[in-house]
Amino acid sequence: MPDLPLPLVARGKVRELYAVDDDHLLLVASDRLSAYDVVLPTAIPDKGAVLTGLSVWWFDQLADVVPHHLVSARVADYPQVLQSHAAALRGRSMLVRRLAMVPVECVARGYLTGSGLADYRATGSICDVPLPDGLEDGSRLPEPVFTPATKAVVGEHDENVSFGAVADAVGRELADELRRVTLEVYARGAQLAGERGILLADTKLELGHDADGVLTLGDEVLTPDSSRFWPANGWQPGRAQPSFDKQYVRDWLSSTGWDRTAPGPELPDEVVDRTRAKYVEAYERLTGSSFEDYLRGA
Ligand code: Q0Z
Repeated sequence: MPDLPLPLVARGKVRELYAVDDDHLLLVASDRLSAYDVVLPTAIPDKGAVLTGLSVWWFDQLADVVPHHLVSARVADYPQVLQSHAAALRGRSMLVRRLAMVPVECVARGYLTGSGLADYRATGSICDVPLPDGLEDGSRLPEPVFTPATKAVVGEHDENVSFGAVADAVGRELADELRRVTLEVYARGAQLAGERGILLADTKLELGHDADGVLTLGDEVLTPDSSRFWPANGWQPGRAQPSFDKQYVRDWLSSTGWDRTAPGPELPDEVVDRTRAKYVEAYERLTGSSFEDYLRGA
């Protein structure tokens, strides 16, 4: 990853966050890919740029729903100290306003899978929202639900919590606003993706307050790393749904007998190439624009 002349604020599984000044951060997305919770040793070329390009595009699409933290994703707009790192940052980085993050993972689900399915099987509800009987892995929910979670320490999974627990933590007024914004972002994302043959099963947002106290969308938004995208034409409730972006990787990993412990095997070139093509396809289907054009402009 780029060794930048800036303080490292946070490191995620596949991204890094640097301090630029008192008011700004630089978010850098790597080409690393995680599968079954393990970061694989083989990178997917341009994955970080695809996810960044998608976030940049979605921030603009969602600007009438909620303001966002993006200042610029063009290296030419970044501070002077970063100009010599242009090649490492182009397409994969965002200069953002520093927010006071709300300590809630804001998740909306339109389909049942993952931790939502586990909670439903255990309790018939997710985050205290009761659901009808008879739902299966991949079922469409009667209506999208807000299923907040609290951020886990590194290596653990986020824990789903009730709306009441969010209200106790941040106040009823802000909890209402988080739910409203999250469901609107999901609705917009699901509508647009659906028109392009992609189901948006769920999505996770991070919101914060800007210097004026305005609730603002942070982090990445509606990317394959923060959301589950499924090919609409393969949707079939009652089994795990194929992932739009990672299915070649998962199928190949399964064929190797890998036990899902780190570090995981190196991916063959064909799996890398097909997976890269799926990420680029997601960018181009969702945005209607050429990924090469995005890279040229970044
Ligand atoms: C985002 C994260 C990453 C690890 C903090 N605009 C903002 N203001 C304040 N804080 C954040 C943001 Cl985006 C913020 N994260 C998530 C990103 C690596 C964790 F690249 N943490």
